[in-house]
Amino acid sequence: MRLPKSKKLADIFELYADDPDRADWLVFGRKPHNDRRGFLKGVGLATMGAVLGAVIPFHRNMPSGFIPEAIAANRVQIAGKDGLTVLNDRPVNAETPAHLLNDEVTPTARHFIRNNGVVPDEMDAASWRLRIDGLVNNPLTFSIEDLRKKFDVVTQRLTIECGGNGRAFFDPPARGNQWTLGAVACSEWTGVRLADVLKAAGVKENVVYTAHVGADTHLSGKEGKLPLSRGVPIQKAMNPSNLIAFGMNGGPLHPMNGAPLRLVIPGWPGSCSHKWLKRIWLRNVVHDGPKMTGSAYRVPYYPVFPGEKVPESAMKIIHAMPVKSLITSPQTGLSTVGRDLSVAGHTWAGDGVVERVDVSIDFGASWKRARLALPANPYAWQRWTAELRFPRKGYYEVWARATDDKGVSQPFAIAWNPKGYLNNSMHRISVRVS
Ligand SMILES: Nc1nc2c(c(=O)[nH]1)N[C@H]1C(S)=C(S)[C@@H](COP(=O)(O)O)O[C@H]1N2
Ligand SMILES: [Mo]
Repeated sequence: MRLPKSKKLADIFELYADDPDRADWLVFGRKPHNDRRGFLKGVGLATMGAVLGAVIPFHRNMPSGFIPEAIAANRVQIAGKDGLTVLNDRPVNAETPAHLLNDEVTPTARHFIRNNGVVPDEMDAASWRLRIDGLVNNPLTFSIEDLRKKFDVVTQRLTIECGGNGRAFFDPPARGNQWTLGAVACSEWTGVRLADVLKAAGVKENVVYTAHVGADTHLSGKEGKLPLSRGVPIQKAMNPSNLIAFGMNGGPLHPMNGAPLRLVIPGWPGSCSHKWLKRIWLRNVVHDGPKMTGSAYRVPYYPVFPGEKVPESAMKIIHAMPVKSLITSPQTGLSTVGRDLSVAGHTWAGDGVVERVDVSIDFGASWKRARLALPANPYAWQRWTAELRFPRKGYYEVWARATDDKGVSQPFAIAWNPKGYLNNSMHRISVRVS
């Protein structure tokens, strides 16, 4: 019996129906064929505990074929998270509904979770070490205390968006987590500048790329196999906004968001912001770790038709994320009696700045310019607000469209690509006026 690579919660129901033994193994880490003496200290059990928000002290007693009630009743909770929609339990992946992202600074409880592997058991800040090595003049090892003492400690609001945010809207569909809108957040991160730490180690002239290594482990359980190891070109790594962060919104990092130490490399796919960070290795080649190669985090060089086969040689690594916006207030589906409505949201644009946001209530026939704030600091998302008046009762949609400082606007429809990355099509919400 092989442990599946990943399982969506919905699939668990099917699995229990078809093969309760296999389901038990997946959910509780229990050996198949009702062998009640042999238990795996399974990754299944650990992640299920994370999804349920607690360990399961009596897991051995759970009758074969029983679905945990909290999952059966769709009342899944992740400890320290609030209102997230769980897309997958192995690895844990959860997104935040748009209306719960209305805060200018995303609270830790609302920051999405994107895991590729199994979260580490050990996240002790006092004994944590970070190694900087590879093509440096002085390989260095730091404790978190060393980082605090040796470098400027800075606090910045930084937007992190998963490269696959919006994948759920692709047609034909793309495999992977079916993110809708909520794999994005802008928390306030505290840490030291990645550039300062790299300079302290002495970056050699031939360095072209960073390589990031964390403490999470591969779903297969294979020793030494990394779930993910990505990197960025050294020019991007030296951007002063990048942090090695040990603080999140004035507190510690949430265990699912990389405690006790992570990279935050804003503006680029979230996968560059390595969690549970243990090592940064400087290389003289484009890094080729897991999820750097093949079609991972790559898009075609040229526009393709939906569903078109694209050879791997025609794919390039994603750099900056595209311009995008969200309507975070009101919640979609609003019914209102008044004809006036305030709408608000956030907007962001990879390495750039958003220059304008326009809103439409007539399916894009006409547009009204929204008020737009400057970012609190580079790479913070920008607040936008607009006052709308509906001409008569009926069903409306509010559409929002951002334009960045290069004059690039969000498209109406998705620019399709095989893996479902970079969907920055306009967000729309429905409003009924009676
Ligand atoms: N070590 C490690 N770092 C990681 C990941 C991971 O699986 N392991 N996932 C990456 C991806 S794909 C994203 S989008 C961001 C998400 O950060 P968050 O889970 O804190 O929201 O973390 C990145 N860092
Ligand atoms: Mo991601």
